[in-house]
Amino acid sequence: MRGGYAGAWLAALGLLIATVWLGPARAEDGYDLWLRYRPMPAEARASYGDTLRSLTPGGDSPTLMRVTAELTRGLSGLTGRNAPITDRPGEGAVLYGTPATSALIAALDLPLSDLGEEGYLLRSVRIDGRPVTVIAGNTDVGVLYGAFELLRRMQTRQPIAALDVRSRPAMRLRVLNHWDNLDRTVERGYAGQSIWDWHKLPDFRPRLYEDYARANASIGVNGTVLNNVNSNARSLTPEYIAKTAALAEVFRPYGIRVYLSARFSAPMEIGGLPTADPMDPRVRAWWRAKAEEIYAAIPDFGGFLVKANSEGQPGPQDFGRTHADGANMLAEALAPHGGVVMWRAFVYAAENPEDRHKQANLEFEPLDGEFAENVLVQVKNGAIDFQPREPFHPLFGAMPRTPLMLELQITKEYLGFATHLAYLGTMWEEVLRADTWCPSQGSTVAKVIDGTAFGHRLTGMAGVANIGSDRNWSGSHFDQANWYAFGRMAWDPQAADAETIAREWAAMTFTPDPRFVEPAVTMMMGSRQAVVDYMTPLGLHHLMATGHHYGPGPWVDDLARPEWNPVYYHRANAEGIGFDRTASGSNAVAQYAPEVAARFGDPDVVEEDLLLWFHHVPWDRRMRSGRTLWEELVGRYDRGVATVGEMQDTWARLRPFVDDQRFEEVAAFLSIQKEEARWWRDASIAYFRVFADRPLPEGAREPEHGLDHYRALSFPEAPGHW
Ligand code: BDP
Repeated sequence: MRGGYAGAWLAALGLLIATVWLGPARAEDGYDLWLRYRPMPAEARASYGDTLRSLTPGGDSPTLMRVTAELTRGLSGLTGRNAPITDRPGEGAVLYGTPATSALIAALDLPLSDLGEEGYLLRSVRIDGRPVTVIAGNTDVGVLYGAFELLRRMQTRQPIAALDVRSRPAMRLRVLNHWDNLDRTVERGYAGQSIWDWHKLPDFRPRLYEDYARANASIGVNGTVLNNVNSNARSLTPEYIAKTAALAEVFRPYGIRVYLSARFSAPMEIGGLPTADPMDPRVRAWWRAKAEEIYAAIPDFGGFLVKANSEGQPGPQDFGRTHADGANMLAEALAPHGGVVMWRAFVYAAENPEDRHKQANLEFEPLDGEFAENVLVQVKNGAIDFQPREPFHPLFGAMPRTPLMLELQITKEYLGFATHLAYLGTMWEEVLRADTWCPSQGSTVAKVIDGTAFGHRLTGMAGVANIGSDRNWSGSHFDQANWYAFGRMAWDPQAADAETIAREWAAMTFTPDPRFVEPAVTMMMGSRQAVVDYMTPLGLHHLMATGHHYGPGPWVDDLARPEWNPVYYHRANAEGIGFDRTASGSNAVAQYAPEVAARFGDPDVVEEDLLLWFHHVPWDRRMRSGRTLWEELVGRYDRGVATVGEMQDTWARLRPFVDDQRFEEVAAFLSIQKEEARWWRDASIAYFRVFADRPLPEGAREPEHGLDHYRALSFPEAPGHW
């Protein structure tokens, strides 16, 4: 009896020890992101031979100390052997630093002059006849980026014996935008709470903050806007500036600057002034003093992001002034300190009867040339609002004298939240490669934003973060890929290649085994189109349910502002469906260059994925497949649902390559996605068939429920909406 009890107890203890000791090797929770550095198999280790045996730091700045820590961690994790730190580079050493901090590096006389402040060089050299790998840059942060590149090459099993790599970012500002509120809720956040624990700052700085900075540095992100664009003036009070300064201190060694969203009416709300009129000298003086106060606490503060006169936010128009007046006032306050203003072009107004697609251009184009030198106008990728597919925003190319910053949404507000697997790299590549034809053919959105099209030096790309307090940071394992892709694309938008990035990410995050990587990448590459197909096929858009945007709501027609209603966008009636944005309709196409307008404006030429964005099309129109529009629409919904089924099958086959915890989580999310894809398909067909008044195509499944069922669903607690 006793023995049996003791035996059971010992077995339980053994199990506990085994779980604690062996657990981490098998179960992974995603916290390590793409920086896992798990041991390479022996053959791979052998192929790296005698390289990378020791480390010779060329300096001991806070940043170079992080480089040492990263290389130590990476090399010991990947190769299983320690890389001792030495003063002189021995056989197979890694030597890193800048010519300014290291005489050894200076003596190599490396071609660093055109690498700018953040570029790096990786080169295999010989020092005293011994092979050495050099990571060099003009600044310590350049060296940090180079170290991450070296580790990336090892993680993806690329050769490193004869390195000669030079890279510099094509963009100056590579910035995350957190839509995080001071109470730790996150607008459009699906990964838990905000990671900024404002209440405990500045004194409590969990390790998480440093890990956040490290992850961002590994993909080249060099700035972060900490608070929501729908901002609270309290962020600019002394108490909160001290909290922001604490975060800035943690991020600084990683080359990351902090920025704040500034509430335009702050001079009234926290400054006691009767006005926030940008032309009022008291208001200007208040902002100048505020900037001085911030820079005294944070000498490398990046600047302000502003959402003004949009969706109820205050702005210069409240005082009869223009966006340029407002932006320039803030720019003037920041300029002496080297700060910038990122002024958002996401504006539309209920009073304005114009097609919402056109409103930003109508307001901003006339202001081209009027913005101060340290202002960027931040433009969303598409003309409406982060939809699964949109044509590129017509402002790109339309404001040659103003630096335009591209804003992408990494968090998936309109693409299924965290549970739908949708790799956004393909969407972003599509917009970056879109040809604006301004001033001429080949002037892609990438060239507009990286400054080459119109000769701007102030350049940038922003991504609305998908980061939260969830252990895996992004709410789902595959959503980490979107954070990763954002950083990689912001580094050099013209080179953005979604597939290469997906391959890199999958190899680092799971395993470089091609038997895993190839199917996983195929799944990722098709995933965004699947969402387009089951939610908003053929150019439909903004059909999500009200407020939280969770699930379908194409029938919604009773919201206060016309352009909040899905019926405003799809315009389905007995004749057909779609928004006529040609000359016979809103003529939004005319905001594009003539060549682009001709393409979008012709229903026979425009890509079918944008057809209903620009055209109201009869239900019986023949599509390229030979089917009628109605049949094609149903076919696209079905294709989307089917793709999710294929993704489930693919994932099931990948089980041998993935640790249990992450495998199960992804599998569970895929089944949620499958359910919700069917829901989208069924609800949309149940609704649109009322207008189409045609039978379902041969073989198509009847929606599971009647329209009333879908209309009655309600999700007041859906996440992300405040
Ligand atoms: C919309 C979001 C809203 C944001 C807004 C913006 O629904 O939460 O505040 O964009 O970008 O898509 O300002």
